[in-house]
Parts: sequence; C-alpha cells; structure tokens
Amino acid sequence: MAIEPARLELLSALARKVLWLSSWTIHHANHIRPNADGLKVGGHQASSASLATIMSALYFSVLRPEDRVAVKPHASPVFHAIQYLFGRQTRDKLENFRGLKGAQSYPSRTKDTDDVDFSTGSVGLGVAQTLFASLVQDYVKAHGGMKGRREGRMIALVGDAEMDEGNIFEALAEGWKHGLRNTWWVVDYNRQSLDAVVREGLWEKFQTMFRNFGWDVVIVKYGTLMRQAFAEPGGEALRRWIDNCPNALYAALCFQGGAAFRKHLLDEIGDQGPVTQLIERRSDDELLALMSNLGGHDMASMIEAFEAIDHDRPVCFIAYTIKGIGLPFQGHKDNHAGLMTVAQMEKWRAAQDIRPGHEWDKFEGLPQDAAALDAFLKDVPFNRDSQRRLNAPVVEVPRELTFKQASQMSTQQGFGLVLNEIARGDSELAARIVTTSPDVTVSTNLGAWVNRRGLFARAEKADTFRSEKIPSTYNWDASPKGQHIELGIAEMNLFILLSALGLSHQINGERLLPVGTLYDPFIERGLDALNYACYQDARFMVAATPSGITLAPEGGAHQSIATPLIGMAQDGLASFEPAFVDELAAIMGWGFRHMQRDSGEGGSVYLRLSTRTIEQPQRLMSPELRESITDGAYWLRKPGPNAEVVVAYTGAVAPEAIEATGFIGESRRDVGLLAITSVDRLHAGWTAARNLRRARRGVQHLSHIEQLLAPLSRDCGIVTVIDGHPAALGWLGSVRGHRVETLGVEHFGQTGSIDELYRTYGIDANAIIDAAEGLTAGGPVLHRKMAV
Ligand SMILES: Cc1ncc(C[n+]2csc(CCOP(=O)(O)OP(=O)(O)O)c2C)c(N)n1
Ligand SMILES: [Mg+2]
Repeated sequence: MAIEPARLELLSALARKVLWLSSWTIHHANHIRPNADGLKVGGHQASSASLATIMSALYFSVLRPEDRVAVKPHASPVFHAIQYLFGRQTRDKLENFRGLKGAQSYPSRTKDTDDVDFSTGSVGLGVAQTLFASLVQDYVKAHGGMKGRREGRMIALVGDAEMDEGNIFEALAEGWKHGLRNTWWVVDYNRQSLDAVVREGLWEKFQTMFRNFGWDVVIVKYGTLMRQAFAEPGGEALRRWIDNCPNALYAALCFQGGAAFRKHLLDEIGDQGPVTQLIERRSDDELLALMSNLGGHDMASMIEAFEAIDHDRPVCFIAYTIKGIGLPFQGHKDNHAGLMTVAQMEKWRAAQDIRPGHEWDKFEGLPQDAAALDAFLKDVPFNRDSQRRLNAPVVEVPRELTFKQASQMSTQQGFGLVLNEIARGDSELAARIVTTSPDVTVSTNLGAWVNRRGLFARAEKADTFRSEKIPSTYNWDASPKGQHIELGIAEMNLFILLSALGLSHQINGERLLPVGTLYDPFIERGLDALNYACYQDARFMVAATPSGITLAPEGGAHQSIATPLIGMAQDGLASFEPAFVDELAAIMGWGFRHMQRDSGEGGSVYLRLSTRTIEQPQRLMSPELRESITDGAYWLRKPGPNAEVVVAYTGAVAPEAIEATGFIGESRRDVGLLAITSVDRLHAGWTAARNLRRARRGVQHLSHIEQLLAPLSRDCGIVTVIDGHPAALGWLGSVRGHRVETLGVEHFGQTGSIDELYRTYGIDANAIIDAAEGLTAGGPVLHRKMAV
C-alpha cells in the first residue's frame, strides 16, 4: 500500500533531522564541547548516517512499543537523536556524548538513560541476542506468561561486515532448530567495513544462507527516484549499469559526485540511445541524488518493505546504503572514523537552513509546522507507552536448599542433586528455573532435572527411545511445558541465550531464573558473550564443570587454568569454587537471591565445579557458616594463637590441603586451614572495605578476609593452593602483610591420574608441606605423604 504523500514528506523530514542531530552530536563532542580539541572524542558520522533513514522509518512509523531493537553500535548517535526527538533523551547528555555520564558511544542498557533495549558494541552479539530474545519470548508465552501483552518483534540493525562474526552463523542454526519467529534483521548493506570495501556479491551469499535457515529475504536495493528513472526510456540500461557496477567504484563515484557519475555513465553506456537523454536531462546534483537514492535511503521504499510483512516468519532485509550518505566523505573507503571539519559542518549547516546557535532545536530548518511535527511525534506508536522496560516480582528462595547426602561426593554431583531436589517440589522457584546446556546436559549432571522437568519445544515431541521402550536413563520428551532448552555445542549461543533469559523480567515482564552448564575450559570459548551478558545486567547462574587439571585422565586439552582469574575479573559475575556439597547448596540458595537483586546490587553467578569425589564433612550448616561461605571463606581449622603458618585452599584440592595441614601440624604450632569458597567475593569485599574507609575517614569497617586474618601474627606465613592459576590467591599476603607461597597450575596439557598430575604440577600435599617449610623456621616437617 502506497504511503500517503504528506506523511512521507514528514517522515523524510524527520530522517533528515535525525541525520543532522546525530552528526552534530559527534561534531559537538569533538569541536565545540568545552575543552574539545579536535579528534580526541571520536565518533562515527559515516556509519551512523548509513542508518538514519532506516531507523527513522522503524522508530517513527513501523515499530510498536512491544518491539525490541539491537542497534548497530556505531549508529548510537542516530538512536540517541531519535530518542531526543521523542523527548526521552536530554540535550545535556547529547552535548556530553562519549563523556562521563553522557550518551554512550555504543547503545547501553545499563549506562544510557534513553531506554536501550539491547546493548551493542562487540559486533555480532547484539544481532544474535535478538534471535535468542525471540526464543525466550516463545518460552515465556508457552509457560503462560505475558498475559494481555502482545508479542514483540525482535529487530537487529546489522552492519554488513558485522555479518562476518561467527556467532551470527551459530545463532542462525539454533534459531532454525527452535522454529524461530518474530525476528527481523536489517542489514545495512553499505558494502564498507572498517578498513575497506567488502567483496562483490555478498548479498547473494546472505540470501542463500538465510533462506537455507528458513528465513524470508527482502532486498531493498532501489529508491523511488531510481525506480522512476528505470521506467523512463533508457532506464533499463541504467539499471543494468548500476547492477554491474563494482562496489568500490560505486562508492568512489558517490564520493566524487554527480560529474564523476556522468563521465562514467556516458563513457560506458552513453552510446545506447535514450539512456543518454536520461542522464543529460539531469544536472550534476540531480544525477548524484538519483545515483545515491538506494533503497536504504528512501523512506517510501523502506516503509513499504517493512509494512509488507504480514507473518511471523523471521525476515532478513538487505537494504542497500551508502556509508556516510549526505556527508562530504560519503562512500570514501577511509570514512569509518572520519569526522567533518568545522568548515564542512558550517557549510552543511547553512545548506539546511539551521541558524547558528539553533543546532539543537528540534525542528529548526524543517519546512513543516513545528506544532504538527510535535503532534506527530507524540502520536508515534512506539512512543505511546511511557514504560517499555518492565519488571517482575522477586521469586522466593527457601532459606536452605537440600540434597540427598552421601559421605563421598563431587560438587558436580551435588549440583545435580540440589536441582533434583528443587525439581521434585512444586515451588515458585522450581517453576521459574529454566536450564540450558550446549550439548553437555548429561555430562554436567543436569539429567535428573531434565527427567523431571522435560525439554522445551513449541510442539510436543516424544522421546523415541522411550516410546520404543528401550531402557535409557534419560527422558528426552519435549513439550511447551518443558523447562530445559537444549542447545547445540556452541558456547557463544549458551551465553547469549543466558543473556536473553536473564533479561526476561525486564523485556517480557516475567522473571526467569536461568541456569546454564558447560565444561569449564569453554568459558573461554564463550567469553565475549559472557562479558556481553554481564554488561547488559542479565541475570543467570552458570555451572562450569569439570575444571582444572583435576579432570585428569579426561585430557590435557580440557584443563582450565585461567578461569578462576576470569571469575574474579568479570564484572557483574560472582564466582565460587566450593569444595563440598553443603557449601555449594548454600551458594546456590544465595545465588538465586543474588540474581534477583536490584541493579547495582545483584548480578550473575559462576560456579566452578569438579568431578572429583571427595569425603564430605558431616556438620550442621549454621547461619554463621552459611554467611561465611557466601562471603568467600571460613576457617576449616582455626589457627591457634601462635600459628607460624596457615594453609589457604580453594576447591577440589581440599583433601590435599587437609592432609598437608595434618602433617605440618605435627611439627609446627597452631596451624590453621582456611577454606576459600569464593576468592572473587573475598577480594571484592576487601576492595570495597578499603574504598569505604578511604571515602569516609574514621569508618572502622573490616572486610571478611581482614577479619579472618586479623588473629594471625605478622610473622605467620600463608601457603595458598588452587587448581588454577596461582595468582588467584596470591593477593592474600597483601591483606595484612603476611608472606605467601602460592601453589597452583601454570602449565597444562598432560593426562594422568589426579595424584600424578597434582605431584607433577606441585599442588599435592607434599608440595604444600615444602612451601610451609619454606615459610617457617625450624627443622623439616617430620612426616610426609608416601608416594603411591
Ligand atoms: C567483535 C568486534 N570486533 C571488531 C570491532 C571493531 N569494529 C567496529 S565496526 C567494525 C566494522 C564495521 O563494518 P560494518 O559492520 O559493515 O559497519 P558499518 O559499515 O555500518 O560501519 C569493526 C571491525 C568490534 N566493534 N567488535
Ligand atoms: Mg558496512
């Protein structure tokens, strides 16, 4: 249906205004803001300009309040300009673009105040996030959520070079498996990346690939002016020339202007009859306007393409654009970080009838009546709901999570047992947990949970092995009521799905408590996506198992060394490495609460677990012990008043630490044993206490680790031991100035038994004893562990 001319004119005017405001925002930050000194702040005028029309079409006309958008990172100024016109972004923040507390360089859910739906920045991730957000919406609907709310479309604005990111392909495969709906990806096909002009014919590869995965593909190549010209005599020859023109040449001619186009056109097709007149009827400016009227810069073509979609199948729009359209460096291959000069901006400002000093005026220079524009903006469907970001009540978590006790267990086993116990009941907690795993559901011990809660699929699908009555430990029935989302192997998908599930309370108004599992070394495979999920403040629990060299015979390639440091360093993620299952149960209970705390207080949770079966302490879990465990440490054996040395350990090496402490205790006085359940929380508490004391002189607050180490004399040594990089615990010596010997793993790659590997890498009982000797005076420790 053709769009009404007055409305089209108004939308086109707004798109021009968006282009102006976004470019001016960047210009202001670099040249006008007090102390701005040229190129310091940066920004992407060309990359933004590319999307000004497409985004204006979406936000001012096509989108509904329930739709959610991931905006290509470098189009952030366009997004902020649109929000400014809506009255949802302040001039102050725009003037402070890329400054502290100003509008962010890349759209940010957590740092921007103008209601960003999905953060972007690391290209590729925001794109996949929309796909998983759509799957999560289906999950929530299938579980009876979102009553009275309409389904939203999940939309990504994608750079064409961004399509090189592997995580996009991984997500496409997963979307296909799960019957993806309600997802639109709009590729900004400007045929430029950061460095260069992209390959010819990429659109064909995209088209085939998307169709392969069940998507509709809509190519928006020509704008209205072009289509009109094609209908003129000679128009077909012009179309053929455009279609055959190499990307680099087209971009170069867009940069050079109408005269350059004319020369090329006349040289190449000028002898083909009527097309000569078609070209010569137009001035240089008109010719440039025609040749740069690609679909993505033509309001009518974009609105038509979007509005033609009357189904919920996923759609990929490939919209032809010119990078930097309308700006002096349009089409130039070096324009990615290019900025307009003051003189260029001055000229452009004057050409648009914008008076000096009125650059921020919303409707300055537009022919339309300001009141009419204002009324239009107020009535835009997307802008009608005052609150797009939703929330959901907190799900109650029992004070204590229980599990079936055994004297010997591993933390991985315990993880399965705790979830199994939750699954048996009918608590709100059980109903809100959703698990997911990249093809390691069984091997990370989620099997019992899945047996009870089932696999999720939009349509019922029986487990053939069950219907054929073949004995199997696992029930693989899938239904819309299932609570486990099975993924293929790609860990990137795991973290992006967790990110989508973990934002459900804000996106869908329904809280989910996502729990994901994977092998610990593959945290590194999905690390950028994990970081991205945390940056968006998504809330989830991830259990990583097995870990370290403790997985011994399973193979050197899968041994993780760096993950304790990742756990410490990752913002928004509280990391734990318990040794015993009662500790784990306390941590999981705390974790489900932590996942629901407000922004700035809560966060996600990482459990580094192990398959090593070890003897479990028989003890009552007192509230004090539980609190110490979640604060990060407790004395498993309290040091006496004259302690010369203490051992501090984390995780699966507990038996070695316990054994060594026994031997050392025969020859040294008052030896203590510190069980560290979370080096991350311990360190964070220490830093926070120091900051507090610095900020408020006179405040006496001591952190948990400071209190634990306070009774030790200054001469006492500390031996630390972890199945991971030794630096993770090395800082303990700085807390009160104790000398430290750090044991851990710096190399990996061997198979062997746990004993052999612990001995080889120096984290066995004797290595702990050696370290203790090195820290203390007196003769050698009398007894040692005998070699087996
Ligand atoms: C994961 C990641 N790698 C590299 C970059 C740096 N980078 C930013 S934009 C870009 C290429 C942009 O090309 P395209 O996606 O086509 O965007 P546009 O042409 O619209 O600017 C690159 C390499 C990044 N932001 N994220
Ligand atoms: Mg590009």
